[in-house]
Amino acid sequence: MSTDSDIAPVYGTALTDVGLGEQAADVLRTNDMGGWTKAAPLLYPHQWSWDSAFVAIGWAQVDVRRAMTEQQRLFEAQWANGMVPQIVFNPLADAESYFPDPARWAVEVCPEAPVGVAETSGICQPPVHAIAVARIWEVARGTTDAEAVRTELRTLFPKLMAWHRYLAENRDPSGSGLVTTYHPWEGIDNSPRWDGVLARLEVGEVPPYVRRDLSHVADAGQRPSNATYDRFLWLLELLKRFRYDDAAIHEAYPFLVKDVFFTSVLVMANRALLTVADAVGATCAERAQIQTWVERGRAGIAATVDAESGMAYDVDLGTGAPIEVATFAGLSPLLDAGSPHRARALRNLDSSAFAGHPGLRWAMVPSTSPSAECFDPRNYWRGPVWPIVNWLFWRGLRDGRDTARAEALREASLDSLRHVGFAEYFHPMTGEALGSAMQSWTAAVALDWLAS
Ligand code: 9WN
Repeated sequence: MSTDSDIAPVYGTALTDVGLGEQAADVLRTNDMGGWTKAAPLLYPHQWSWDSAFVAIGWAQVDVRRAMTEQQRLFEAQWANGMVPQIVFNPLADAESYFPDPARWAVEVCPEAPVGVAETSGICQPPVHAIAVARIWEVARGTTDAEAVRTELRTLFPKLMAWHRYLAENRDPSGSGLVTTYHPWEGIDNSPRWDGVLARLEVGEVPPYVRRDLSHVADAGQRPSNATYDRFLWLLELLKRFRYDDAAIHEAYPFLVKDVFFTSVLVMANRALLTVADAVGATCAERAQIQTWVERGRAGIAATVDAESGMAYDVDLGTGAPIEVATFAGLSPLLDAGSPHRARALRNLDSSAFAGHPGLRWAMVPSTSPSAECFDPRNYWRGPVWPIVNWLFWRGLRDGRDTARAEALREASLDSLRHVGFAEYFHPMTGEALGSAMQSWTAAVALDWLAS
C-alpha cells in the first residue's frame, strides 16, 4: 500500500512564500471532497472535527464561502446532545482504509447519535470551530461575501452554542470549569500525559482488529505501539457499553481526565464566539452565557497551575492527582489572553524546556519538552512539532498583545514549513517530516500565517 509521502511533492530547496501559498492551496484542493476536506489523502480519509476547523481557516484565504461550507457540513453530523463528533466518516472511503470504522464505534447504541444523517465516531475533539468561524468572519467582513457569510453564521451560531453547552455541562458535571476527556483520541492521541491512566487500565477482551494506520506511514516508530492501540480499542469497547452516556461515563469509566489543553482551547473558542455573537446580533442572555463560560474555564485552568513550576497540569480523576508531565499542555494559560498565569507561562515557553531549547532547529513549541525523560522526537505527540499547535500558541500570544513573540513564532513556523512542507508533524531538532504528508491542517495554518 502506498503512503501519503509517496504521493507528496518533494521540496528539494526551501519554498518561497508564493510557492508555499500555492502548494498549500493545492493540498486543500487535493483533499477536497466537495464541501468537506479529508484530513490527509490516505492516512485520514474522513472528516475530522478539529482538523476541519483548521481547514476552514485555511479555506478562508482561498474561498471564504467554501470555508463556511466546511463547518456547515461538519455540524450536520452534530449529535442531539450538542457533541460534535471526532470523525464524520466518508461513505466513499475504502472499507480497509481506516480503523476503527463506523461498525466498531456502533454509535447507534446512543439515542443522541445522528443515525440516518451521518456515520460518526462516539467521542469529540478540541473545539476550534468558533475560532475558525470568527476568523472566517474577519476575512469576509467588508467584502462582497459579507452578507452571505453572515446569513450562514446565523444558522451556525445556535449549533456552536449547543456544542459549547455540551462541553460546559455534559463534560463538566461538577462545574469545575474543566472539560473531562474520555479518550486519547480526543485530540492528543499518544501524549505521555495519558501514560499513567492507560497503564492502570485492566484491558479486557477486544474483538480482533487490523491496524490500518501503519500501512500509511514510513515506519511504525512514528505511531502509537500495538499495546497502546489495544488500550485505545478497549476504551472504545467500554464507551459502547456505557452507550456513550456522559452521566454514566462520569460514574464508572476508567479514563476520565480534566484536560487543561482542551479547556483552554474552549476558553479561546468562547472568546471567539463572542465575536460571532456580535456578528449575528445575539441576545444579551446568550452573550452573558458565553462570558460565564469564559470565566469558568479561566478559573478552572488557574486552579491547575502548579505553584512551583507554573505549569498547568491535567487532573487524573481516577486518582485526583495532577498529571505532572512537561508537554505543551502545561503552557495552556498562553491560549487565554485574560489568564492571570501568563507571565510565568511565558517564562516556561522561553525556557530551555520548550522554545528556548538549544537543540531545536526552529524556536517553537515541541509536543513534549525535550528536557522530559519521556521525550521521543519522532513518535506521535511525544516530542515532534505540530504546526497547528504553534498556530494556537501564536494566536494566544497575539491575543495577549505579545506582538514580538507572536511574530517570532509565526516567522519560525513559516520557515519550518518552507523547508518541511505540509507534513503532519516533524522532528524538532532535524526538521525530518513525519506522519502523513499533504496534511490538510498544516497547509491551512500556512495559508493563514501568510495572510496575517
Ligand atoms: C485519531 C487527524 C487526526 C487528528 C488527531 C491526531 C490523529 C487519529 C489517528 O489524526 O488522530 O483521531 O488515527 O491517529 O492525533 O489529533 O485530529 O489528523
